[in-house]
Amino acid sequence: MGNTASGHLNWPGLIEAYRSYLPVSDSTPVVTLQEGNTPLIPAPAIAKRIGRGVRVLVKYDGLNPTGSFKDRGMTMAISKAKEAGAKAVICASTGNTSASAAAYARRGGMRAFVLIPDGYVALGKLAQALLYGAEVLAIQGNFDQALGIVREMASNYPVTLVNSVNPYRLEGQKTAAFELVDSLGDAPDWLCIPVGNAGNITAYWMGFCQYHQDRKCDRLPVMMGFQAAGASPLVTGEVVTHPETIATAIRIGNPASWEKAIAVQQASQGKFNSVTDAEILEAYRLLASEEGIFCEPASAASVAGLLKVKDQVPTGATVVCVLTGNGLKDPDTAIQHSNNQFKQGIEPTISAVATAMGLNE
Ligand code: AN7
Repeated sequence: MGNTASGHLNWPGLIEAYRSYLPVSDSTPVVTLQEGNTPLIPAPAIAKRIGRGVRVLVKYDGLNPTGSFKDRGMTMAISKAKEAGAKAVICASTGNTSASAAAYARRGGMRAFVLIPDGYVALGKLAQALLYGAEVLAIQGNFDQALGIVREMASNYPVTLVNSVNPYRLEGQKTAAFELVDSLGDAPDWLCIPVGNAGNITAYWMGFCQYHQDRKCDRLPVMMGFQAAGASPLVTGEVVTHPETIATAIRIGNPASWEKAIAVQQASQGKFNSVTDAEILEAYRLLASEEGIFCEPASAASVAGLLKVKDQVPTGATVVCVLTGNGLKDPDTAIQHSNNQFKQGIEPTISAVATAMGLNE
């Protein structure tokens, strides 16, 4: 880590910061954008809604270089692909993986092919993938179908798969758990996390368990996974053939890490729950308008879920909600689902503006 007073001013990226916990060697060409070291922010307005001395913090992973937690996994996956001599990578994506794969692959001098579900990727993510220089292929199908295709492609063509079925992705993503323990001095009592393909919940658990074995923390958290009601296979126990939710990032009906996620839930004595789109949007607005934290809808599922099961939180517990992506990723949803404070077409006069402000009544 940096040699400054805070130890953070020269943050070198998560591979350097956690090198001894990661499968890299001196000959691994590290492709980094200084990802990781994201803020853990207290959320008093959410804590107040729970009461009973419960402390709530959010891990704002939307502040990673491409705006989502995917960068943690991608710095590892791309560095290892480069080490192996790959010239091209491929992924299926609901958006964030495509943006992150594109940025890291291009920085590493590789081509990036991304398959996305046509019409279901938030605007900011598509903009990123295109500008970073990915070759974007929109298919007339959903994420699960796209993942099936890229898995086949990667076994038949010289392209490296960088979805979370690539084990290096989870290795990188587990560092978020390390950061939580490094900040809090122990693991939280509860970790609330949105779940799509279930890679991230698996990675966090790996991180907590490794730190626990290393005696860096005394306890392990209860892992609470939240899915959107229209895409909640881990809650219902059945594949969802036509997943639907406003939280397009987690519009996934057949999670790749299904068995691993069930194992995490059981080992941590946690639970999978679903939240409706209305509940997601309410938490999304609450985070922004009362905490000043703008995340994307899928990320708000962790807070929506916490509020839904708030009566189950132990008194005095420390709860961390993972905010996986930045709100700027999805400007359309923000504009459509704000609180109607947007008044347009106002005459450019002081009195018209005062009237619009409600000051002339
Ligand atoms: C903001 O980008 O699957 O349970 O292709 O973008 O590890 O899948 C994104 C997933 C949560 C779910 N929050 O994480 C993709 C993709 C945000 C996300 C998830 C995603 P996993």
